Amino acid sequence: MRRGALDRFVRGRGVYVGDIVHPGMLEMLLVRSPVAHATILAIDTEAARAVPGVVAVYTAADLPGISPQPPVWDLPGQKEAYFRPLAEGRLRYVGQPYVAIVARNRQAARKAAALVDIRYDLLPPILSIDEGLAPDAELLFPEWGDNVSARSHWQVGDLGEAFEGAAHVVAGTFTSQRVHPHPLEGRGVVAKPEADGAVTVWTSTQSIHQVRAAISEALNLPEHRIRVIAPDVGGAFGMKAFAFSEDTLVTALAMRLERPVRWIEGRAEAYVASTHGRDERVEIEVAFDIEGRILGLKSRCLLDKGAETYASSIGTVWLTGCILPAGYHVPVVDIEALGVVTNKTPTGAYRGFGQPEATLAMERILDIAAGRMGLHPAEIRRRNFIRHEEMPFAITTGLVLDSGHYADLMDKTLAHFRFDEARARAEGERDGPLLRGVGFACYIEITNFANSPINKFLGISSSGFDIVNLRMEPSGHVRVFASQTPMGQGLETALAQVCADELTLPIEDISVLHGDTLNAAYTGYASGASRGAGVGGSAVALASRQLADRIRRWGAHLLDAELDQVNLVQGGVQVADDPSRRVSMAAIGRAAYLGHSYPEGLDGGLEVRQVYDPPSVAFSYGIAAVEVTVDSGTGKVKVERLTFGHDCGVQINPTLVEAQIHGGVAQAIGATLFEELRYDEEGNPLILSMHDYLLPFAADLPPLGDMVHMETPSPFSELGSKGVGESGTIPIPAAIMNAVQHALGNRVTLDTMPLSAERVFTILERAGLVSLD
Ligand code: SMO
Repeated sequence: MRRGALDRFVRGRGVYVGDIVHPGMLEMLLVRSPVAHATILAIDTEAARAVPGVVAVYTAADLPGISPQPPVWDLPGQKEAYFRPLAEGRLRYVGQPYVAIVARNRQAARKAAALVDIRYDLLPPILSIDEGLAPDAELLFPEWGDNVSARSHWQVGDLGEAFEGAAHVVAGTFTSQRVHPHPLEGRGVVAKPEADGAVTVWTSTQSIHQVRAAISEALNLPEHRIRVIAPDVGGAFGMKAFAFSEDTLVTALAMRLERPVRWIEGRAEAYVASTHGRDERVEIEVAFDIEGRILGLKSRCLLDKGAETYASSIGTVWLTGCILPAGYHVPVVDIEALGVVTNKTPTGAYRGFGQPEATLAMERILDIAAGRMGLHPAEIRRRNFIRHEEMPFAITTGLVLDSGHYADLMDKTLAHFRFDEARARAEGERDGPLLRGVGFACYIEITNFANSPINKFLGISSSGFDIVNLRMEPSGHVRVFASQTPMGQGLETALAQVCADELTLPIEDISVLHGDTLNAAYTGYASGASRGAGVGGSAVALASRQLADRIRRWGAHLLDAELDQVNLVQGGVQVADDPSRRVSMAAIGRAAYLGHSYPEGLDGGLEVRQVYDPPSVAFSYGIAAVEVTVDSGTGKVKVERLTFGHDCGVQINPTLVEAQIHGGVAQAIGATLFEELRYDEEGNPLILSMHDYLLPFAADLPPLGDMVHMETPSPFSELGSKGVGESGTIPIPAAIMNAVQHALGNRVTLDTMPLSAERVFTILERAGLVSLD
C-alpha cells in the first residue's frame, strides 16, 4: 500500500456532547447511593419535587415503562440480573443511581437532590472476590444461590499426566488491580424528542448502533425512531463501548417530558458511574519438561465484576482465560474463568480487555521458570513459541493464530535493546541505593474482532460485520459513510487514506462521515476490540475498489477507449501511457450525475455499498523490554528505558500506529506503577478526584519512541492489517514486573499491582533491602 499523506490528518469537528445545547433543555441529575449494600425501605421525593425549577423527580417505581437492559454478552449458564437504570429493592454499590431529578438548571437539581430522603436497612457489603466466594457470603442476588455471575471452562488433555511427568512446576497468583479507564472527556447524554414519536440522542460512545439497540429494547421503541449521534469523542478506551443506563434514562425522560434533557457526568461522578477496568486475579500453575517445554497449564481466572452484570458481562475474564496460553505451545489446559459480583461499581471493557491480566500471569511464570532452570528468559520462550510455518494454528482454548514471527521479533527487539549488556550492567550495580533491573514480556493481542459465527459461538448478541457506503459527488469529491466511530485515535485519517490510495486521490478529496446512525453505515460490533482498521478499513478498501471499477468504466466511456486501456492515475482516468487522453474525477462525476449517456451496464450517480465480515480474528503480537530503577530508600520505581517491538500486519498509517502504542504504553505504565481504585471497609470509594487518582505525568514516562516494527500480513484481513489499539497496554505490566523482580533479586517474589512506591518499599523492608543512603 502506498503510504501517502502521513503528515496530514483528517480533523474532527471539535464538538463534544457537553457543547450540545437546545432551547428549553432540562438537566438530569442522578441521586446516587451513599452506601454499598442495603435494602431500600422507602424513598421520599416530596420535598425534592417542591423545589422551584424542578420539573420532575423519578424513582424506579415511577418509570414502569423501562425494560431491563439486555446483556450484550450472554454466556451459557449466565445468571440474569434484570438490570434497570434506577435501583429497585436494593442498593448494591456506592454511586448506584436510585432517583432521577429533572430540573430547569443544575442548581435547582442539586438542591432537590439534597432533599431526597431514603430509608434503608444496611446489608453486609461484599468487597472482594474472596468475600464473594465465601460459603456463608451475603448474596447480592439471593435468587442466584451464589455470587458467581458466569463461568467458562476450557479443558483439553490429561492434566494429571502432564503434571506427573513434569520436571518443574511453577505456580503463582497474579493480581491486576481495579483501575479507571479515565477518558479526559467523561460521559454525557443529550436527548431531544422529534416529530412523530422519534428522538435524537447525542452520547459520548464508541458504539452508536449498539446504544440505539439498547435504547430500543429498554424503551420498546423501534430503532428507526431513534437517531444516535456520537459527536467528537474525547477518549473512550473501551469504557464507552457499551450502552449505559444514562443513555436509556435520558432518552426516556426527554420523551416523557417532551423536552430536550441532558446529563453530563461530573469528574467525581465518573469515578463511580462509569465502568472500571481490570480487577482480576489469575491463579496459575504450569508444568514444564526438563528442557523448559510447557506440558500443561492449570488456571483459575477471577474477575471482580462489581454489582451489575450488564454490558460486557464477564467478557474480560473470559478473554483472560481463553488467551492465557498466548503464542506458546500448551498441549494440555484446564482453565476456568469466572465473574464474582461485589458491592462496587461494575467493571467493564478497558483497553486490553483481559489480556494484560493474562499476559502478566503467563510472562511472570515464564521468567520464574527460566530462572529456576537456569535458562535465558528468551530461550524458554523460544522453545515454546508457535512458529509462523505452523499457522494458522488453533491453540488449545480454540483461538486461531493467523500469522506472525514471534521468536524473530523477540530476538530482534532484545538485540536492539541490548538486553544482555543491560542485564550484566544492572547485575554489576547491586549494592548502591538505586537498584537496577531489566525485563521483558511478550504478548499477543486479539484484533479485528470477530466474524458473525464466532460472535454467535461466544454468546455475543451482535454480528461481526461492517458495512461501508461510498459516494462520489458530482464534484469528484468522495464521501466515505463509515461504519466505525473514531474516539480520538485518528481513525478518520486511516480510513480516508485507504480510500484515497485505492482511488489515487489526495486525502483532501475524501471526507469520512461517522458517528450518526442516520448517516453512518452499520456496524455489527461497533468500534472496539481493535477492529477499526482491520474490519472497517477492509470494508472501505473493498468499497473503494468497487467505486474505482465504476469510475474506470465511466472514464473509458468518456474517453471512448476500451476498458482494459484505461487506468486510474493521480485522481483521474487516462489511457495508459497517454496523459493527453485523460478525464478528471470532476468530469466523471458530472457525467455520472448527468446520465445523458451511460456506459454499458451502469446507471446514474456513483455510489457503492460493501459488507465485510472478516473470515476470522487476527492476532497482533510483540514484546516490551524495559530497564527500571528502584529507589531502595523510597520504593519508587522508574522506567528508565523502553523498547517496544510489535507486528500489527500491514500498517496503513505508521504515525497512527506508533501513537496508538505510545498511548497504550503510557496508560499501562500508569496502571502498573500508580493507579488504583481503592475502597474502605464499608465499600466507600476512596478515589473521587484526579488529585487522588495518580495518572502518570510526562516525567513518569521513559522516551516512547524506541520501537521495532515488523509487518507480517494477516491472511484474515483484506488489507493484511491487524489492530493495534490495545497492544501498548498488554505487555507493560508483565515487562515492568519482570524488570523490578530482576532489580530486587530472588529474596522476594512480585505478583501484585500496582508496584507503587508504598508497596515496593514494604517489600524491600521485609526483605531487608531498604537502603537509606
Ligand atoms: S476494551 Mo475495547 O473498546 O475492545
